[in-house]
Amino acid sequence: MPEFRGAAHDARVTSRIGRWLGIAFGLCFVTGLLSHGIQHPPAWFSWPTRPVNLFRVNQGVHVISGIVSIPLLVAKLWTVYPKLFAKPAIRSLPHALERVSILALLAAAFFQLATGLFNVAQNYPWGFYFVTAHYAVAWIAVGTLLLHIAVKLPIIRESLSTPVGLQQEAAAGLSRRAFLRSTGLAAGAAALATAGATVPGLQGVSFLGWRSTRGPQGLPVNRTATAAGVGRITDAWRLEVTGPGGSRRLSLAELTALPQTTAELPIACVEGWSQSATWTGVRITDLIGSVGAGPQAAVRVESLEQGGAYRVSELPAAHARDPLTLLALRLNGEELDLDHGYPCRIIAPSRPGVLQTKWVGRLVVTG
Ligand code: HEM
Ligand SMILES: Nc1nc2c(c(=O)[nH]1)N[C@H]1C(S)=C(S)[C@@H](COP(=O)(O)O)O[C@H]1N2
Ligand SMILES: [Mo]
Repeated sequence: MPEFRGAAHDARVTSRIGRWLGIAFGLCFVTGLLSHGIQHPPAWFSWPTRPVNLFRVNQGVHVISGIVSIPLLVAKLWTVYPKLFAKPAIRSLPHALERVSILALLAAAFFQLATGLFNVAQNYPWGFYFVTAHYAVAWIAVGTLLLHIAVKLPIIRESLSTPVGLQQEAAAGLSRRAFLRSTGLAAGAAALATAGATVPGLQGVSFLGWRSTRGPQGLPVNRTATAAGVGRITDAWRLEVTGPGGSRRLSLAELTALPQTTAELPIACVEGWSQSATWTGVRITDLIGSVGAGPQAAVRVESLEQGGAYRVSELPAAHARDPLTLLALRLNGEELDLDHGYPCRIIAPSRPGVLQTKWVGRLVVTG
């Protein structure tokens, strides 16, 4: 039987780190559920259009709390790993079930943090499978986490009410505090390493802020026109708008001649970066109003892109009628770059980047 004498292998340390980990994991779960709900809304779900940065904050909290959970999880496991070798390995049926739930929690926690990190670092490495798997495993992680906390609650209560260092064991108390301080520092460093991708002003300090500075017109691009198979747009291009009152076809010159709205709005990519820009374009509510849509109308947006998971998006009624939901023609005072969606793209307040459809060809009023 190996001996584990490290001062940090102590329930007082475990519970304190566990508390931080629980907060970070909980924030990550709630913001992840919201993000999933916005992208795949069940009938009862609705997401507000204001404040314009609401989704951006949700996304930022999700990514930062997920990254912060990584050092916290490693530190937490360091404090408890001797317990995994405790003998006898199985004492009873309930004990065996609890061991299995710990295994499931470990696997689920690692899976979530690893796939999340890869998704922030790379670009859609798993396509839609990632979304489905990350969402499903989130429930396993949280279910087994709640069970774990319930099982350990007596130890958590007791150890949180006991000081980290007792007088008769001064040296061990010191190294326990040092372990907690280093864990806190590592968690803070992890937050700073990634926050710049989404928090304005932190770009300079965040080496994990991969995408925040690249792209034409000062804004990152997730999928270029070439990657999406969108070729040169000719003068023959028309936007088709279809509603209960009929169909219209508008040229770029005709769209430009309509009343324009300018707004500062963010692109908040679920893959971890966000950035504000100044957009100018035609209100969607004006466009669909001209084909007979009322305030309860939702809109299906179709891109010129032929394949691709992000070819089509839906604007729910609250977003379709919002005066800041635009069919953008200009970005930061210039005509849109082809990579940002020329001739026109959707830009709406408080939405995930993935729903800000580029290279729009058709708007169809639904419902
Ligand atoms: C999020 C992922 C988490 C994972 C993967 C995890 C994993 C583990 C593992 C493997 C053990 C050893 C279990 C054993 O052999 O009995 C353990 C123990 C423990 N965990 Fe967690 N845990 C997590 C979150 C939490 C949270 C949020 C708390 C809340 C404070 C917590 C509190 C504890 C406590 C008090 C113990 C027992 C420590 C002892 O007996 O000395 N854990 N955890
Ligand atoms: N048609 C289409 N629109 C799209 C995409 C796409 O792949 N195809 N990517 C989306 C994603 S994931 C993001 S984050 C934003 C990024 O906009 P930008 O490239 O102009 O910064 O565009 C969105 N619009
Ligand atoms: Mo995105």
